[in-house]
Amino acid sequence: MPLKALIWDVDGTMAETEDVHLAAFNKAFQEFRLGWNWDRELYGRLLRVAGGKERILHYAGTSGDPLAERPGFEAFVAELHARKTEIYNEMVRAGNLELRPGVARLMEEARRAGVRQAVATTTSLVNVHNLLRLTLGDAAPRWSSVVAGDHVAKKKPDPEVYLEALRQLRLGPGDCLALEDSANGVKAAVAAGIPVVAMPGAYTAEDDFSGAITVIRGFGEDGGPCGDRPGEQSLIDFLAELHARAVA
Ligand code: XBP
Ligand code: MG
Repeated sequence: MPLKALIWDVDGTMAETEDVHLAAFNKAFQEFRLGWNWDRELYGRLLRVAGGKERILHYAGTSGDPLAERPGFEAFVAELHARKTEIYNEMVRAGNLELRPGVARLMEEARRAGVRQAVATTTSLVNVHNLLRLTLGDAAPRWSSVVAGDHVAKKKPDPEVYLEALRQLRLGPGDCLALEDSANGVKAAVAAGIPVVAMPGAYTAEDDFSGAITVIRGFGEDGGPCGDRPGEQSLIDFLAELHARAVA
């Protein structure tokens, strides 16, 4: 069964965005005078909860902040998260976030090889479009489907985002290959029946990637080291071979 589509995760996979998310969360907490400040160590733990709103609710609930008991707290968190998203995109526009090595090359190789490309992410849709516009501009692939946190009720590790991507792609799970940086993401793809390659990011190096067809360090730039891929093979051929073995 040939590889028909790559399904990309965004945060941690396409780019190391989580430190910018963390800064945006903390700036929003400051603006709302909450007295909260997440450091990297705490954020690394909080990232086990996918979804910014869910993450805030989890933190408030487990930190015993009396605010969490107030009526209308969920609506307040939605407002707080909306402001965090605005701040995040201001920071992305002002910053110099880059795609992880080899990501742009793989996107171009997939396009040339006629492999369709989709996005299945927990983050907010506006974050996806902004990141892609700023890092790729006109070179961004023509996405066959973009499914974001706004479109699903249940976030990763629930498979909903991947099942919606398959529905929009009109493809079976075995036609596709997912690219993920986190245990939550791998679990979501596996639960959807989609073969998944894990490429751990700055916050997920210690994650359990059981279920992934392989774990690679990333897509080395210009034929650089990329798992056990021989230097001369193209990234898309490397992944198509992994996919063929996984679905055989
Ligand atoms: C990672 C996430 C997101 C981001 C924050 O998404 O879990 O929640 O941490 O973005 P991905 P939001 O599936 O792309 O790895 O605040 O918009 O949720
Ligand atoms: Mg991710």
